[in-house]
Amino acid sequence: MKRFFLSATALAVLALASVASFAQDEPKQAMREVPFTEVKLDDNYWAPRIEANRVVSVPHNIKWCETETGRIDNFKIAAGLQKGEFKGIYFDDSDVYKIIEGFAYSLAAHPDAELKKKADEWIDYIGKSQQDDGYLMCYFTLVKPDEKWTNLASMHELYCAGHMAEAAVAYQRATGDDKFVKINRRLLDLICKRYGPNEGQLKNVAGHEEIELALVKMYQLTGDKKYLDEAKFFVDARGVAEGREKGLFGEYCQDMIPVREQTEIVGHAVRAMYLYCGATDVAGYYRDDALMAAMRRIFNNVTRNKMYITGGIGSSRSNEGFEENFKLPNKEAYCETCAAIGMLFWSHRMNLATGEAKFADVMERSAYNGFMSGYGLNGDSYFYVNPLLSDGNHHRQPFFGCACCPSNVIRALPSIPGYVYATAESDAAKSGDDTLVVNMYATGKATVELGDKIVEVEQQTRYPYDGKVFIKTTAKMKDANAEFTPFIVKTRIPEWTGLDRPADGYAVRSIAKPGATFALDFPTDVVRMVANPNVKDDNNRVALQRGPIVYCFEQVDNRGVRVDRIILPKNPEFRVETRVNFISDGNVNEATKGAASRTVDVIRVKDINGVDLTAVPYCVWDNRSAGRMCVWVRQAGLDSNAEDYADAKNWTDADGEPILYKSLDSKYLSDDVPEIAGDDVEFDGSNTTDSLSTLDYYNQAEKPNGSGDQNNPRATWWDHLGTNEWFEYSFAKPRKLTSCAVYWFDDTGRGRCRVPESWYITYQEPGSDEWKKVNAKDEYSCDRDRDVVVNFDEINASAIRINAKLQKDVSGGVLRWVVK
Ligand code: FUB
Ligand code: ZN
Repeated sequence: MKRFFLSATALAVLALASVASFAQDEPKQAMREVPFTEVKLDDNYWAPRIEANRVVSVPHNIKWCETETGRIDNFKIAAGLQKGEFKGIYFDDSDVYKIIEGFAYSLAAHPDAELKKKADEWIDYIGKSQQDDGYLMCYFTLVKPDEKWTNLASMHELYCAGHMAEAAVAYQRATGDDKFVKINRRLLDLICKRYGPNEGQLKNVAGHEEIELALVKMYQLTGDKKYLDEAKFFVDARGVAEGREKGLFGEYCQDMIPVREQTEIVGHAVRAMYLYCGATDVAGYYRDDALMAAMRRIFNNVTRNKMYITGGIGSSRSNEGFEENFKLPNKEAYCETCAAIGMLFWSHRMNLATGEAKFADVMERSAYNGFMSGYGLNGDSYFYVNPLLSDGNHHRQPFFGCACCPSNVIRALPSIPGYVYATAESDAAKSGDDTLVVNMYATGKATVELGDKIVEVEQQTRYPYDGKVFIKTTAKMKDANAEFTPFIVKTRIPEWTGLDRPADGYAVRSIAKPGATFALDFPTDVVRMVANPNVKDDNNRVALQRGPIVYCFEQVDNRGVRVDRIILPKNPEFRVETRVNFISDGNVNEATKGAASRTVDVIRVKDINGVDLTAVPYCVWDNRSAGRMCVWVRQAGLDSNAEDYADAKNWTDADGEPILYKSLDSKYLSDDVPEIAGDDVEFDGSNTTDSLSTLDYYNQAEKPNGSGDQNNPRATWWDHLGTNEWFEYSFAKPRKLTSCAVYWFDDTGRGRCRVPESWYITYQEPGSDEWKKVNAKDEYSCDRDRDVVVNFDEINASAIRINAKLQKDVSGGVLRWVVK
């Protein structure tokens, strides 16, 4: 009956929800989290990074908040403890909260009196800056006190409150002290009073989501349902125009239609991730199947259309977010570190909610690649933006004006152990959860409460660089007098293995004895991955992946070829080598010196011209000498526009679900591969610019910046002076050609290459050794600074050459050569 007294707006919101309005105490979840505090990793990948976070990143971030920027001063000034003006960006408070959250996770795993003192000092300033009504945000207190709550679309008051809540909850869980939670609850209570579905409450939502998931966390800590209802309100009210003071905020804020009706992921990537984390939580507590169905739809949309192979999301810089399906440029890829972290959070929630390994597959991809690429191995540098192709000008930074990413890493990294295990209840369970779920593989130990017993579980493995995993479980009944009851261990079969797997993606073992050991052995061959051909930027290209690790080529390892021009042969032979001291130059930070995170497996392979190449894990790039980097390299014989490749646009997995990336099927490699030959093309091992890869069969080269472009790779006949020379493409299958474009290299003023004196094109017909001249329709120009195009009568060629007569006493070469 009470509902009849609600406003029309509230009714609209409630109608949209169309689900049970009362939360259950426990969420509907197929699996339950095993908290990170119960899991101790001792592996070569995560443990050193978590340690670097603790010993380097924590003091580094403290320094940046206290002395390099005004983040802590802002609180002191707002508290009246110090004079001064607000400095920085209006939402800088949120970085301080995320860093305190990081402190708390660090303290929970590793008590540290000094760090606790620092957290207490900061919390003290925060508490003192709170206003009488509970309001707390330094920017408004100090700069625009009259404009509080007036611009939720842009001004992040709810975002900051949410980050404070996450930090406060973490702090109380780590220390048992509720002082920060008390501060935060005064602010949350103010928010709950202002905004809500009831008469007299405002129906506004946050421009930048975060408050939703944070309110759920506050409910989980305190048991106060008010917070859960408020989270539900914010999820329900998004995309509902009625009653909103300033109308909808639009796609950028996922605020265009109600969340339950959304199908495509749009807008700002971090906002989207935080929203869907909160919405997944709400769906669980309110048994809201429609909301959960929307989460699946949106998750499918992003992972099938808008996610990079690295797990990075949000391709566009302009909205820090999503573009249309399949638009995934590599060089311009934004892929904010925070967005990968958000995807980690959301996929973990989806995995727990559904019990399906496919969500943990995404979690794993994001964790090892898109997330960890954002964190420098020394612990004191970060990427905000994570492109998959770099011209050598993208580098890690100690901090940023907008420092959301460093502060996100500091809290997300120590919580990684919490992603390793989960528990679940089998159909046969008699006393709660009876199933230990292993989602991630890493050497270490954990203690897991499993219904009537406690299970100690231990893993030994070199994962992610090796697929062998030894698992030992030792179970004890809680009641020492009780008879031992069997339990189940479910191990995720990673999707990257390509192995057949059951519908939920887990292998199941029944453990009938208290002590048991077993081994898993996942194949970790190097795999060439290809993208759905709708992703134009990856056409004709492959990315190397081994296990869950995506690789890239960095210029520092590959002197003989410019890395973005690499062409792999049809049947490359890969060798894997372990580098124990990956950072061996002067970049080593003493504090993390010797950390085993510097041990990585690299891949060795030869390119199409026999040049030795080295690929390194994408997550560790730009930790050594600066230079170009490339994930997707060209694959000889792969033509994404070929007719027999068309079916790739409709790739599906074993369940008939569309997929974006899969391992290269050799049936797609055509024999129509040019063998690139040259007459005395010189390679200087240390000169990265002189390269046969500029002979651009694939017609994808960037336009050189003039004939003297020193940054473009070139193929030259150096040091032949004044001679007759040629370059040749030869084809395994004849090709019908009608034109040729040459961009001559000429370094007048710097070197001794010039445009040639004259030139002409010849070709061989199939089965003939004779070189015939083409019937040219255009002049054989020797112009500088342009593509010289020569059209000719159609030829059927098994090989084609450009033949040049060099000018007297000088050499020559090309910046690119394209035939069509
Ligand atoms: O607006 C707060 C944070 O700053 C966002 O999550 C990031 O994308 C950056 O814009
Ligand atoms: Zn960020």
